[in-house]
Amino acid sequence: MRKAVLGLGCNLGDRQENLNRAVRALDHLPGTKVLQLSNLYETEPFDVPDKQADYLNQCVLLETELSPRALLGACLGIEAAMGRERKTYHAARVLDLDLLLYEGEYFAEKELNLPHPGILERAFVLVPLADLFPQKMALGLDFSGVYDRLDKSGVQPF
Ligand code: PH2
Ligand code: MG
Ligand code: MG
Repeated sequence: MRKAVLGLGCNLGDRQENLNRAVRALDHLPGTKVLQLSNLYETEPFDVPDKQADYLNQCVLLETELSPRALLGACLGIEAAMGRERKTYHAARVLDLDLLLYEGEYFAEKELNLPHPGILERAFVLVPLADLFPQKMALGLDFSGVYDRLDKSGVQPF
């Protein structure tokens, strides 16, 4: 079993219920157990092409026997089952499940980069991540320096 961290986000529908459903679905994946949940945060849309509603974001720590690619595939399946549509870049969504970190895995491929390349730029990721890793060291990723300098004004406890 290895540990992995997912970033959850959504800004359509019943946002809290969508995230809760996603966590239950993750816990039901084969060989997978959800270990810890961050708090929920209401966040301003970041790097989006249109006017969008605020997001709810959360980070989840799990352990799994699934490979990184299998876990990514399972996440895409959960998104699709919840009605996720992919129309345009960074469009509003009912659920986004991003594989942020996977213990011991560091690689860059077309479909998957580990660690996720956006982590250190995104307050909506780092603030919930700090709930799971108060020392600011997440499965080998030290985010203490960027965390302190980060503008967190668009991220509020929900
Ligand atoms: N996800 C994005 C783009 N922008 N902004 C916020 N606040 N939260 C997100 O989850 C988010 C975003 C692309 O996946
Ligand atoms: Mg995303
Ligand atoms: Mg995504």
